[in-house]
Amino acid sequence: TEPRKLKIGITCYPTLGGSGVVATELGKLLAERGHEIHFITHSIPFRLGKFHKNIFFHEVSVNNYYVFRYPPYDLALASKMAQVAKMQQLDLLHVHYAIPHAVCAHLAKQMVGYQLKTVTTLHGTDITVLAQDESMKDLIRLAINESDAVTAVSQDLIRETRSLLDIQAPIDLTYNFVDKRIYYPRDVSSLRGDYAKPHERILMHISNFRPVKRVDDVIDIFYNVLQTMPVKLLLVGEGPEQSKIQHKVQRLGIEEHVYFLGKQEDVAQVISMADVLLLPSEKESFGLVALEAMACGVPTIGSDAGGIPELIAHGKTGYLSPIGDVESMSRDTINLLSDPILYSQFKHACIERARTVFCNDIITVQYEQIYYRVLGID
Ligand code: GMT
Repeated sequence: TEPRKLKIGITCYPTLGGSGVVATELGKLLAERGHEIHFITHSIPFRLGKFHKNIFFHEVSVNNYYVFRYPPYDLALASKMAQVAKMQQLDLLHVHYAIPHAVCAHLAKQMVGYQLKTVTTLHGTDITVLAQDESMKDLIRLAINESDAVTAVSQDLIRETRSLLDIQAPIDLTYNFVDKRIYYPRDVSSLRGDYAKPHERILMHISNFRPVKRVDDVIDIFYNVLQTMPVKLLLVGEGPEQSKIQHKVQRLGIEEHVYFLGKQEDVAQVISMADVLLLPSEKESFGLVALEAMACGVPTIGSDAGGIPELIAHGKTGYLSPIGDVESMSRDTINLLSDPILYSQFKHACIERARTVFCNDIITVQYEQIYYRVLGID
């Protein structure tokens, strides 16, 4: 007989980058598989999309009491988690990010009167940034050790978590995934025409423009490539480095070749316009955007930081160089774009790799098996 369907609470940063996307997509896929999903977040997840009968949303709201200097969001979240768990008889809470979410889940567990289980997924930023801060280390370690299962999105992140925090407990590897029904090469010939002439190639970068994304390198690579072949650059997303980048583009006198598209909802459509994705990050525990590109048949050229080498098969679905080596990244871009046979091999390898290794069905089942394991259900 089939194991019973579960009631799962999911907490993530619903409006933030890759972790929010993965948490939301996972919730949707689990709901499709018959589980009941309760998002417990401060706002409605941005990729939640259309109505589904198995998906519920519980909003965490924080009262700004006069006596508090800072609104106590973490405590409000922990109380909400406990309240929803009790009311809905949740089997488990699956939280994305150790800080603060796994700590809140740990508190919620103490508050509810039954064996609520917790699963924590590490996405990188919480470990690599916060674990450098000595004062936070014990708290992160507690959050991890008190979770009934811990997963991380790359081998590299598992290694880093172990070495920074001296964690002995097992950590499951659960790669990020994309829904192959959404991420596939779209026919964007008419859209493409708005940005590039038929003989021009399109380079693209998508990020939240944080310093770790090294958008400066993106511009340098583009500038180098532009000296050899007709190319356009599409920059998608917004963030702290944006105005600096706008100035750099002006300073180099390449404004007419660079488009700032801002935040975009329909990433599959936008990414399908690209010939190459540039991801020269300083840190990247996985690099979800490179997987989104891969699934749409777009190779990535970037750095070998963090988990990127586990995602991009170097020499098959893209090319990786040491962080900051823009000369090598520029050369790789030029070589790939000037060889149509090689490019078409890369494109096919991208689609194939995304559909097999990072397929939504496989990864969703992996998470499901982790849930059943912590609940003691065979
Ligand atoms: O990279 C960011 O700025 C956003 C951050 C997040 O929390 O969403 O991304 C992290 O999680 C993603 C989903 O697992 C990964 O694809 C990103 O590589 C990871 N970012 C970093 O490690 C810097």
